[in-house]
Amino acid sequence: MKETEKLTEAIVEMEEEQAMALTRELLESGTAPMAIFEAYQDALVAVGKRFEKGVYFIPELILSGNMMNEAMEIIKPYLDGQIVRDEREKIGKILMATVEGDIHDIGKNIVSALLDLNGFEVKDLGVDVPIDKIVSEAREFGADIVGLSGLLTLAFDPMKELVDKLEAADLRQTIKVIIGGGQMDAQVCEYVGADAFVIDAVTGINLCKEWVS
Ligand code: B12
Repeated sequence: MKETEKLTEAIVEMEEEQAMALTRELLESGTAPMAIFEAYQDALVAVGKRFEKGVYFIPELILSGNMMNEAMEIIKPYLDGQIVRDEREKIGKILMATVEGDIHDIGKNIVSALLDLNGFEVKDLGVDVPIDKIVSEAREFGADIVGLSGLLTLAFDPMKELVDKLEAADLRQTIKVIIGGGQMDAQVCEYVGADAFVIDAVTGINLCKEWVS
């Protein structure tokens, strides 16, 4: 079994201490931070499946989320060294939020941190953010892109509402909208009227860079 697979297994089995030890070991032995993120993401998908089957309950969702957050702190210093950031000039402004009704923020926080490291000016409004607030903040901030995160099926409607309201406010021509989260697909993207959907951070960041270049 590969070391990253051992990490995934430790997370899925709720072996927190072992998971953190393995995370440190992998980083120290030169494993790419993004490969470690992927191991966490695979684990959280598996935890979600056990939750759906009634094998795991809310405490396991919380613990797996905590493990991911803890790992983020361990991984961050290694990311800084990897990505070249131009401190002088920001390449674009992106407003991030988890839409109203949804409090999942692990993925959003990873994306916000990586966008910042890649030269974007990032304003993160947090979780459960009302749509009208996102629209007014987008205007005030002068956002080039609005990045919405949502992990619940319930998030689709608020996302659609945001796109409609940006249009009504005459902001849609100048602001791109990208949506992310495990439940996103082409159909949801079309329903919402977003410019793109992603289910991983790196694809999203590359797209955002293309849009502002
Ligand atoms: C951890 C977790 C929780 C934690 C969240 C902690 C936190 N601070 O975020 C807690 C315990 C709070 C929680 C609560 C609930 N959860 Co929950 N949760 C999860 C779990 C296990 C992992 C989510 C996660 O963090 N994944 C890891 C991150 C890194 O992945 P990600 O979010 O997809 O993000 C990546 C990409 O999608 C992308 N990305 C994400 N956002 C964005 C945005 C942009 C702009 C871009 C470019 C990219 C991008 O980049 C990220 C990095 O690659 C998922 C299972 C799953 N399969 O996802 C269930 C899951 C999302 N939860 C679920 C449910 C049902 C709930 C609850 C309703 C449970 C309940 N009965 O109370 C509540 C809802 C609370 C609410 N109102 O939001 C369901 C949703 C089902 C659905 N279709 O709606 C899931 C899918 C579990 C399942 N299989 O049933 N949950």
